[in-house]
Amino acid sequence: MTDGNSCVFCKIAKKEIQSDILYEDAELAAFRDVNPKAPVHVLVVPKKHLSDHYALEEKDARWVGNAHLLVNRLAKDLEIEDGFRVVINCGEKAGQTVPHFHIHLMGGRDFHWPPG
Ligand code: DGP
Repeated sequence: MTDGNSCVFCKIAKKEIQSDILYEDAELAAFRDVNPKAPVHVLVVPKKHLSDHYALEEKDARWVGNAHLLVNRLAKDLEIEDGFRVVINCGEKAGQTVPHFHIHLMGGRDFHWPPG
């Protein structure tokens, strides 16, 4: 089980690992995905360690809401507001590879439904 000390996204948030950070505040960070699946592919993460979507608690509601508002701001800043995809993979079965809650913001190409 990954804790905050060994977690790659915690290390990015603490700037112990280099990344292309687009935004940060006391609770959230947004940076470009190292393995982009679209011309624009940004990850929005809480700075505190939280394993996945299912680990969310009522006390997290405010920053989760702020994270989604940040997604919209980034979509506008990155000029993909006319169409973008927001993805949260929860658990290995759903394709989650980094066990730290994150929102994928992707745009700049057409997307299909259903996703794979
Ligand atoms: P997921 O499969 O939903 O857990 O997505 C994890 C994403 O994290 C994946 O698209 C690749 C990205 N990623 C993994 N390691 C790093 C890293 O060290 N830096 C950055 N910028 N992105 C990473």
